[in-house]
Amino acid sequence: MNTSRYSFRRFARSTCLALLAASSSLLMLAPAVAASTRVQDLSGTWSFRLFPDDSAAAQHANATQWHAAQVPGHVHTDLLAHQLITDPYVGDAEAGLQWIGNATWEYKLEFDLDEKTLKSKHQDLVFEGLDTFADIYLNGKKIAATDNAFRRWVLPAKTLLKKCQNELKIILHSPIQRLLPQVQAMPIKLTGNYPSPFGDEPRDAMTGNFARKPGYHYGWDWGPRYVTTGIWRTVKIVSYDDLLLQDFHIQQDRLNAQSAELQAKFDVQADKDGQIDLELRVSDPDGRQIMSRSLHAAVKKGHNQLSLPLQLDNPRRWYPHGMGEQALYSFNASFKKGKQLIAEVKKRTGLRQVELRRDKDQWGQSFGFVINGVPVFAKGANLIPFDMFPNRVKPEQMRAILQSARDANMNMLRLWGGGYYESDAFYDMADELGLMLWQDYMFGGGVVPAYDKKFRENVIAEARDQLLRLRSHPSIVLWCGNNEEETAWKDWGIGKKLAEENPIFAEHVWTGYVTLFGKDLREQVALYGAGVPYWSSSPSNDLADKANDSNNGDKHYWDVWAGSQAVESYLSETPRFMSEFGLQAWPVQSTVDAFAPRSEQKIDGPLIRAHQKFLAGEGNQRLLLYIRANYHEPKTFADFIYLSQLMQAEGIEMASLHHRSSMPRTMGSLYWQLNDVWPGASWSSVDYFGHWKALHFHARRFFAPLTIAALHDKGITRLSTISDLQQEQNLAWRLRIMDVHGKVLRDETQAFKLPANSAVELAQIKDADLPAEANPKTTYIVVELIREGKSIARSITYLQPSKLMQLPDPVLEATIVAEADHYRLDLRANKLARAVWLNFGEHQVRLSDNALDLLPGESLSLRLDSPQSLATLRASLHIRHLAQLQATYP
Ligand code: BMA
Repeated sequence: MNTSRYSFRRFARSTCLALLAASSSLLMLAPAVAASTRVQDLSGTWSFRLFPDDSAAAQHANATQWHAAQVPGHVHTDLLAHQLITDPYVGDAEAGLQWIGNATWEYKLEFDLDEKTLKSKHQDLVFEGLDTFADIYLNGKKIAATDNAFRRWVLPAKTLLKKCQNELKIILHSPIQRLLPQVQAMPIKLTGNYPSPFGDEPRDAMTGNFARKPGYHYGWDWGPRYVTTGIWRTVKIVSYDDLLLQDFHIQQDRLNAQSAELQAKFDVQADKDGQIDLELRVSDPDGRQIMSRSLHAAVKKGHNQLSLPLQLDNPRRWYPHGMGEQALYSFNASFKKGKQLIAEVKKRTGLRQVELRRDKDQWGQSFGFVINGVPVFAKGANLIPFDMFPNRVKPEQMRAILQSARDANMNMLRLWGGGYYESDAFYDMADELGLMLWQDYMFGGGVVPAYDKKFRENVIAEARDQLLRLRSHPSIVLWCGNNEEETAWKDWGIGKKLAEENPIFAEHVWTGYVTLFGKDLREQVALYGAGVPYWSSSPSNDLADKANDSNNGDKHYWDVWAGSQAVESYLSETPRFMSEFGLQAWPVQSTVDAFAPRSEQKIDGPLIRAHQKFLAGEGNQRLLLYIRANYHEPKTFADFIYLSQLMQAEGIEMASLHHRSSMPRTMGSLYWQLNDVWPGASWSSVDYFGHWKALHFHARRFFAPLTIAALHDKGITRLSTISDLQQEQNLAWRLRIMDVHGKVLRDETQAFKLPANSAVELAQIKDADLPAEANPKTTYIVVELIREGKSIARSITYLQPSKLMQLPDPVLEATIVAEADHYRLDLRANKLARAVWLNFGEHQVRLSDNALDLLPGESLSLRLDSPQSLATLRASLHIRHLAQLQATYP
């Protein structure tokens, strides 16, 4: 034992509290930074309990005892840590845990003030996030009542804080119970999102839309309902004397290849008139200091804005992945009073211009992003939260999913409005990975009470907090007012129904909508958004008459899936920017095993239904509809997983290749959705544990910078090729018409030049013009893109749904061998192998590719990374392909 530490702790104990809060430090980071600023972090171990007077107390007596809690955290994860509840993700736990969201919770911390904090003139208690209705008591006195999980709360606390044994107590009210009386009193209710199937909230008085809290906590069509509460971001005491540096950012006034004209801007709050010295050091993206500047300035009592102009010659500009480097400059500012260093702050940012281009053209009005003057086709997906409980998300888990997005050649993610504004670490990663972010404000759908001035003011304060926090991230290229609120009003009959019930109230609601999303948020983005464009809703045409219009603005297309249309309908829809479209699939077998035993894995089994949220469990019927249209009947749940993934991968591939082929008319393809909040069925391509579904392997191919597409519809195959590269390419394309056994009916190659950043139609082939011996049950068309003699992309089109084809046994040969630091899997097909899926059961394996079609006679080698032995890998390899599912397997 370290005796000196031990005696120090004993000494501390005898003078003050046993519970010494975490150490204080000189503040290093924005957003709020101060002269002689110190931070005493109050995060860590707190205590929590179910409020003893709560009506749930009798039934949950154990929870009324004080238990250790984690701050930042959530009540559900604290309860789980003490085994006071079962795992919310396993089995059908959900119904039994709804009481938590209807109860009142109490959190407390006792702490001493460290010496320096104690001596400071100002001591502010700062909460970076409280979910949501919190009463805050400091040493017995109520100092605030909060009502917005997305805001930062700064509470002056000097007069109440003392040296020893401070007590901070937070009462967290049930957001349902808090809002229910007000909602129930409304003569006409506002339309919400998903009503609770569990009876914990009346179906006709939904409260979620009234709360500034993550919408998905109330349940969504891909996630459970856990209306959690908690102190979900850090708590600290920020202390300072005469000066507070409230904000520091780098304003980009002018940027081109030759120079960047910037201003370092400092917001300073001073108690009295005085002088300050600022020193700024700039480091280039390689970490080399390239500039240093200083400023001696007078500050006046009150708010001051100081700026330091900077010019960088030949700046390295930030580009999205695939367009150039993700150059990030660092700006370190030292803040001094005389010779005394008071605070240091650091900002990292990328230099880039962003434009949302809206040209009037022959189709209507365009919608596309232009980065540093170059139009970019947005390839990617919609992102939902990484977990029901944000604090459980580990940085490595987040990075793995974002890296998966980049690895699949994505350059954009849309942060959908029903979740929360992500952590700083998330935006740092997006900057580094070159993922452009379409950032929704947190409105997930339905109708919100924007007619209420207080509600709007609350949202404006939230918007400002988030803009100030996030404005230096070059990855953010759009701020969008909400998800689907305008289209819900205009296209789903919500506005019309309300107008029929009460036209005056309907007008009031709509005027509130236009004020908040048309004016207030737009103004905030103009003020604090660092030049990033604003868009009032997705999908919309920024408040023009029509909201979800294929010719103007962005589009959500759900005729396929929600509207049960055939997947080929994707080919008849050519929007300006497709911001949502999707097909569901089940995750890989090991993810299903995480919540249901194999014996319970049945398409209509209760545990499986509990993790299928579309149409409250009925989603599997929709999946079957799509599977049956093209493929075979699943005989087992494993077949169902495999076929659902195949259907999803091939359907989304068809749509995305169509969008990309339609450039420049279409300038974006973001499928719904990248990731999951829990293990279950959903539209994701990467599951909760980070495993890739078949779609994600396909996405890497169909989003490749150079690709080729063969899309078959109504008797015609259209061949197109697409380039996202900035230089013209010398290429060739090869067309083969083949049969499943390997017979070649036609084989032609043509050289061509593919202009930069463009899509070109190469040919149209009518079924009627195919060679006479081409039997549609066995024939397919293969097109390949060839660069310097090597095939770099390929697309295969089948003339009939797979279920009608006569697929032979491909006679697959697979061997695994050990290489220096990994394994190699060699695969050969003797005949056409449709939809090959390689898996190793529960073993941890990373394959360089999967979900493939192999042509007759084709061989390929995959890299395989795994901690398992060669023998285990060989023994556990299981190969699926489509012919196995034919009624009579050849
Ligand atoms: C959309 C989204 C989500 C939803 C998805 C799938 O339109 O905005 O609200 O989860 O469809 O139904």
